[in-house]
Amino acid sequence: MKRRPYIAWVGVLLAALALTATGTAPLAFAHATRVSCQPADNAILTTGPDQVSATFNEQLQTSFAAMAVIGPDGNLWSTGQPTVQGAVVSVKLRPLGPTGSYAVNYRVTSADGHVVSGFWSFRLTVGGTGTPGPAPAATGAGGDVPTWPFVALALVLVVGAAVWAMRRRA
Ligand SMILES: [Cu+2]
Repeated sequence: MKRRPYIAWVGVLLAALALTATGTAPLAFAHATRVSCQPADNAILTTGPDQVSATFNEQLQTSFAAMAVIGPDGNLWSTGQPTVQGAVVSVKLRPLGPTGSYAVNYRVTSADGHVVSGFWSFRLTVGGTGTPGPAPAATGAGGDVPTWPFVALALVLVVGAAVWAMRRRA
């Protein structure tokens, strides 16, 4: 008589797996893959750049792009919305602050509609005088352990919907 919750949870798991797969799919088929980035992956810098950018192997859709730079302090060091031009997505940087690893997280939509996300990082060896933006909510991720917040948000939404559905049945 209490079978249905199991079905709901199987649904949650499958949805979570699907979201995780699409959210982290650099094991791409035909969709866009990153071919270069600025600053380069693992670059060592003494001053922060004005912006960071990633170039893909094909045109990107201009909507729904996301790009954020998280510092070693866990704060947000990019500012404003990302810009998509052709195959390049970029976002402006504030003057940087503490030394350490800055992670660039991105999510873009391929021309074929597939979402591609990933990250790279660079290291600042001379501290700057900049001040960060607001800390990204509820990721708890430092610069060395970048987690892509959109996957987490999607999981929260899916689980929340399932819980809501199960409560309605009870
Ligand atoms: Cu694709």
